[in-house]
Amino acid sequence: MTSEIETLKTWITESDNIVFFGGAGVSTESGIPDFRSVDGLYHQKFDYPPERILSHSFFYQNTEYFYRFYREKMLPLEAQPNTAHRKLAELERAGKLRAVVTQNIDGLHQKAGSKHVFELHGSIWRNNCQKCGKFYPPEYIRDCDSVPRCTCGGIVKPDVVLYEEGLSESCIEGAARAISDAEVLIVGGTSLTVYPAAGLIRYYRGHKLVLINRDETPYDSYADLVLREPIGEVFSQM
Ligand code: CNA
Repeated sequence: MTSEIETLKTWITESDNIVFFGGAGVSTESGIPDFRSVDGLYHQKFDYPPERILSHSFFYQNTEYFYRFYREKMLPLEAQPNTAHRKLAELERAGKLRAVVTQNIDGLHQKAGSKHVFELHGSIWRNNCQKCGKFYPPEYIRDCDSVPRCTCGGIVKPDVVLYEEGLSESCIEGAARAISDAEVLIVGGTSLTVYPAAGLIRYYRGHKLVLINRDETPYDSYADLVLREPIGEVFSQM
């Protein structure tokens, strides 16, 4: 066992005020590609760049194309939690982890049993009619051939934050509070390049900032402990 793993183990054992902040890299070991790794979505070829397809204006201008992409690439409904998701849920049950703050939209933290989750970018599991607000499960979107429509005729839209859209203020505030009160902040599986989400870790005031990420991030030099390893492997040793 490396000395970094030993240190992380000690910090986790000694604290009952841990917060986890994560991103797409937490779910790659569940078979869901991230955006920016070499095998991520941003390195695949589409008619438009994924940032454009996943934007608010594109959603309304090219709704049909948006849904073709969304159904194919953004709806991993069968994916299962991996060791990282399960371990985080276990730490919450043990009274050690106070919150998970995630940029992910896949709902895998909840599937693993986590209760206190701030979903900064929303969730594919919630979908609403843009006209009357009626709720629809993700299977409704998956099983539609074209643009999913409500019984009232309105377009059904996933509760996912698209580019050009704002984040929920209450979610941001709750996440910022949890991070600023945390004794240990574990950041993992995120390139820390998507704002305002990435800026939230600046609220941390402690001295146990852990970064677990395969690639280098802009925050590596601020961290007290950096582990460049697959996050599932790290958590399997905790
Ligand atoms: P990103 O920019 O794609 O970065 C992912 C980071 O994770 C990279 O730096 C990788 O090196 C790292 N990484 C990948 N796999 C592992 C692993 N097994 N262990 C450790 N590190 C790993 O993703 P971010 O989350 O930083 O960007 C935010 C976007 C991505 C958010 O808007 C998300 O909604 C969006 N996204 C979410 C999902 C999902 O819900 N599963 C999937 C793809 C993209």
